[in-house]
Amino acid sequence: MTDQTELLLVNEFHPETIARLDGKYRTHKLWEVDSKDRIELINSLSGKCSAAASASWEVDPVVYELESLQFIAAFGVGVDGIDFSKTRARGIRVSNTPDVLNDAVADLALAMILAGSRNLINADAFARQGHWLQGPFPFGRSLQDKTLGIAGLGRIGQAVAERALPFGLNIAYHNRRQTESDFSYHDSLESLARDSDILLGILPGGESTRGLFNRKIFRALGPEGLFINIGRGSSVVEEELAQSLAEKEIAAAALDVYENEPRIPVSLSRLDNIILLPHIGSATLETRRAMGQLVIDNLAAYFNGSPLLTEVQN
Ligand code: A2R
Repeated sequence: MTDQTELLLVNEFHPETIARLDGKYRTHKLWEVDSKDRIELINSLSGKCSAAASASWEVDPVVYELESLQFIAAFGVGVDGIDFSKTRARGIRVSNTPDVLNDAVADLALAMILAGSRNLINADAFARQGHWLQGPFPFGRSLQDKTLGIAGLGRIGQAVAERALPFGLNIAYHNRRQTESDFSYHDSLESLARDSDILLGILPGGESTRGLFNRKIFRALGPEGLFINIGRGSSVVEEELAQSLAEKEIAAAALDVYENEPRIPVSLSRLDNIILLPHIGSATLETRRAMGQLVIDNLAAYFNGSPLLTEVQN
């Protein structure tokens, strides 16, 4: 039976989870309301509704106009869509969905490392289009004894490292602080890039990582280097990446994330030495379901007055 607890749903982050929340609460779907009428919905919920659920990477700012808002259950691990200046000032608590997506994102990272090193997407086109009849496909690169530089050795970065070791890759990393791991630490991204054959970004979004992957870093990675980003698009200066790829300052790249998703700059999509994926890191049926479950469990904990399962400390 649906209880009368009110819940604001900000966007359609996962239809299956939305349907389950519809069955549990009295839900209000912000995305079904015209932008100009949203404030009316928000005002009508004032004093009655204290919780919202949203994709972690985008929260319509009108949500913060809800005076009684005390909790946002975010679907996703990267919480760059949340305005923490507002949540902090108002004491609004936030949860996200870490860990349950580590495996899926790390699996995709390995797929991108392999696809980039062996040029798999172009190889498929080459085979389909009959070019093989005119001669063999150009050689790829082996992984054994190469160095994978991980920018952001956190939960997901660690899962990537564990998968990369059996392929014979050496692991190096850069974080702002050295961790307890035995992998070789670089205190700057440029030094990591210089030491890497493959440079993989798995950094959060936000101001502290904006534009960190720029031309200086690509030049340090060098003409045989492969650059991969599965963190946030805002950490890459996309035009400088396009220039580095066009001028062969690096060999190839593979991206799953972009600064203005779902828009991808033409300067990147016209290049043939880059693999472009539509932000599918955590997009498996199982992982999205697990993320949805965590949103549901955090909401239940909030409404019961129990500790949140995965509260974001900010
Ligand atoms: O810097 P530290 O010591 O806090 O290490 C974190 C590192 N990191 C940075 N490294 C260099 N420069 C920065 N400005 C910087 N900011 C953060 O990134 C930490 O090792 C890593 C993030 O790891 P976790 O917090 O465990 O996040 P998780 O679950 O691995 O996800 C990473 C990102 C998400 O934020 C989404 O944007 C994307 O993957 O899905």
